[in-house]
Amino acid sequence: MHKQLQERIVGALDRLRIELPSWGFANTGTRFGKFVQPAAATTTEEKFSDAGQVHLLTGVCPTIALHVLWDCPHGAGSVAELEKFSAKYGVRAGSINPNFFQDQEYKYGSFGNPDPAVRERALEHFKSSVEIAKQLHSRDLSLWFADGSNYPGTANIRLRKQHFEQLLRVAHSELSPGQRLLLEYKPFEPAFYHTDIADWGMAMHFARCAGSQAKVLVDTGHHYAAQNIEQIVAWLLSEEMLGGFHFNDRRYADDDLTLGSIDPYQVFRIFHEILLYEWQTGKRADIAFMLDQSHNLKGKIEAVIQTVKMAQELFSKAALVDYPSLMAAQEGCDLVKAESLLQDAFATDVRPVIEEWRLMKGLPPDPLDAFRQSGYLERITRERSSKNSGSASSYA
Ligand code: RM4
Ligand code: MN
Ligand code: MN
Repeated sequence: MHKQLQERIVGALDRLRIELPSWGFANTGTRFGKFVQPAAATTTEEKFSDAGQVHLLTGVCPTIALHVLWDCPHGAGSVAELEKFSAKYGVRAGSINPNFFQDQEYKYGSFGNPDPAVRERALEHFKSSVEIAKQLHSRDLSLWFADGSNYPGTANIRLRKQHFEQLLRVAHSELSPGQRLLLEYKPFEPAFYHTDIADWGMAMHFARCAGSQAKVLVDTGHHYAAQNIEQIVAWLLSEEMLGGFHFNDRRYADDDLTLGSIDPYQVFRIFHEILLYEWQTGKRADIAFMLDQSHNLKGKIEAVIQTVKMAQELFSKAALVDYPSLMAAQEGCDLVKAESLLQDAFATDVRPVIEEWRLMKGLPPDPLDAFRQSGYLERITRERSSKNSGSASSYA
């Protein structure tokens, strides 16, 4: 490979950081059942430990996203313990995810609930989540709302929208200057008739209502099957409203499969839009690259390492696109040439350069192989299996 292309890959790898979800290491399943894995993490400390292993072997995952309900059972009172885990396992707390969907009170929604007392409760939960984030020096609060309704006529869609606008404004005023509020959207599930934040346009509208520190979070699984996600990404970049990603892959709905397992070209196209924006504008897109996957059948740590490798490969491939030639081909409406420039980059085998980069950084050339050799999985299987076999599994 040309030296210049190698340098582009190195540049891409040097800047790509991927945040791991604490819940990606826990026992998960579907609404039909959960399969308990003997090595799954059942405590927050175990989640930090597993994330620490991934970071140790890949070198690119310094942060772990936390779910307040599952990982911060004592609210801000959990901070001291979380800081201990960070120091012990070498990963910092990343985005803080308030939980507006699990408590019984949220049966009819949180920020959109017709009952002002429930809305107030949700707001209080947000405030305590901001406090946790401040104490942990976390920048981003990631908000996903299950709010919606299952049957026509049962919810006042406009009124609920107004509740959201009002509460998000108050929520935003709680942020400190450096913090961000990331708003996630999802077309359906658990609500099956209407969802209060169903798509990127609604999320962007709410983010703008909330204030200048609010941005949109794109969960790649949260789209209808035929939707052009890279176009959404391009628009959000153009509007300076793209705050982050929850990466995962899907075949049907919000399947939470590992990134690139079904359609790696789509992830490549998303990365391409980001890198093209940066090349054209000379600006660095301030985006949090986070995973949100559910490893129901695969070994959890292996699945995460596999995902990180995939992300690095696809990001590196996207960095190989020849932009000046692409611009010229687009200008000249040379369709085949323009398309081929993307296809050529996508077809390039970037793995040897990535291995060299890892060696240069003192990392194992193949983190998955290194994990299998490490004995870590055998150790945690011994330590955790009795607890797991006895556990009535919960989502996190
Ligand atoms: C939702 C959404 C959120 C995630 C929860 C667990 O579908 O993707 O980001 O926190 O699941
Ligand atoms: Mn998500
Ligand atoms: Mn999801």
